[in-house]
Amino acid sequence: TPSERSFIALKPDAIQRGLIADIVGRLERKGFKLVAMKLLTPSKELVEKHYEDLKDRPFYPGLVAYMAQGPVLAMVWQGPGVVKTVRQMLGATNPAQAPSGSIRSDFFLVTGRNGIHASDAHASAEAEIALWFKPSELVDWKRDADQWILS
Ligand code: DAT
Ligand code: MG
Repeated sequence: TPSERSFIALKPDAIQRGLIADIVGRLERKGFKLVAMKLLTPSKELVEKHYEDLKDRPFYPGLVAYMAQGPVLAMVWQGPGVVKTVRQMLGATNPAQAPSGSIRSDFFLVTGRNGIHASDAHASAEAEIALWFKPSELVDWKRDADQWILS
């Protein structure tokens, strides 16, 4: 649906390395619509909840520490097929296995510093949006270019 949304976050390594414009620019140029964006240092509790599914994995403590260092650029993007298409734009979790031309392939080297998160399904997207944003932080705006991007 055109109003499908995904939660996308640039991780602390992407911010520290000055990659915000390069990565956000790809999402913007693709045609997806930005509906929320904030830079924050997430609490350990927030990161733990975000990655709750992985809590029994050996890398979980390191993952939580990396993310909670911040800053993280948390975003919500909207558009038809946004969840699946952005996952394709990211490439595999391990940048060494991501197809060339994908974000993780082009900017990152290893799984533990793979720079960007994107929701993997519609249900997780809605849960993650609710975890990271208050409803009032989502901006309802009309984009004039939609007539040239959507039909
Ligand atoms: P993705 O971020 O592609 O959705 P995931 O949900 O399986 O991947 O894991 C979340 C993050 O956890 C991932 O982006 C990086 C980290 N991670 C996953 N597997 C890992 C591993 N084997 N070693 C270290 N970090 C890992
Ligand atoms: Mg995941």
